[in-house]
Amino acid sequence: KNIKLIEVPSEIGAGTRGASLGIEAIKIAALDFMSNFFIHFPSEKIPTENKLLYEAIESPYAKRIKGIVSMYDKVSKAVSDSIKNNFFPVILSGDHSIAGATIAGIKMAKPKSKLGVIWIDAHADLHTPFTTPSGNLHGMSVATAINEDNSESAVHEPDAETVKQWNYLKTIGKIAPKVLPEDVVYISLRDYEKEEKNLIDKYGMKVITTKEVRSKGPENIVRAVTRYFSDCSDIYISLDVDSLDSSISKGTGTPVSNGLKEREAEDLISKFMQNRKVCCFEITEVNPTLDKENLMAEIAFNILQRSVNVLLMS
Ligand code: DIR
Ligand code: MN
Ligand code: MN
Ligand code: MN
Repeated sequence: KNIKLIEVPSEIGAGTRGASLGIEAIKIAALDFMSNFFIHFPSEKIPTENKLLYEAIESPYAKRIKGIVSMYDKVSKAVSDSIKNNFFPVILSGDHSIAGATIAGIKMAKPKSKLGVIWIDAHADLHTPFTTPSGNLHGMSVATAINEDNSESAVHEPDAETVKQWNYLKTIGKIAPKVLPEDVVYISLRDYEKEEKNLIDKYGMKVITTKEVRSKGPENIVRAVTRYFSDCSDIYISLDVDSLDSSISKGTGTPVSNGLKEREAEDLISKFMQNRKVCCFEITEVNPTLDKENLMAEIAFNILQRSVNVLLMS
């Protein structure tokens, strides 16, 4: 496979500052490991809207959504173009809102595909401007992909401009939904709000806990997910590094206990990469400003390198 790196140092979707430095931290980890990984692949760096961090927040239930709209436009186009040019895009991003744009890009390049999504994350990212506890768009990316408002569980009434921009995110590329809720598989999900749980139950979304990964082993999990996605034509894997246990994930904005070990995440993802349906991979939410000795970025780099090596061999 021809790998292309797409770097998106955007952090306006997160509630904690510093994720925009995650990509550089991963590159520093590579250098510290004396690896020249990053000179091997073509890469494209997407300009961000991080200047919005200096401005007042206009939409409390969807913070800086104006900037997120612009990121969705740019990232979906970059991902779509790279797939159309026969590349396998590897997205390195600041915060996890970018994954909604990545999914949009995959569907723009492959409108007829039935897309399966493997969401490795402590969080469900199923909030909407109607339910969000924080207003942070990185907690809403899956909802944009499945075209969900969750009005049944609404607790806020966002203004008309916010709703308009939200509708744009859900329907970008004029394809909605881009993924069916049943075609999302959560791995290591363990920190969610009741509004998100309502959706997971309502749609019967598949959740694989850390405990299941540990008791069944990565190999059996990969086999089960592959079978689960047998009617899907393409698979996207999104790794939010807060899926890793909080003891080793201090370098991310929202660490949560009872997460994966480094080896478990690495084994899972590198085994998933052997599946030819996998067409895109993303690593997100590394925040070196919160870390000690760049550990989170080192773990992210190890996972990245091993996964890409598998892709290069297939
Ligand atoms: C929470 C936290 N569910 C929110 N979400 C995070 O603010 O929407 N997602 N940290 O990665
Ligand atoms: Mn996330
Ligand atoms: Mn998360
Ligand atoms: Mn199905």
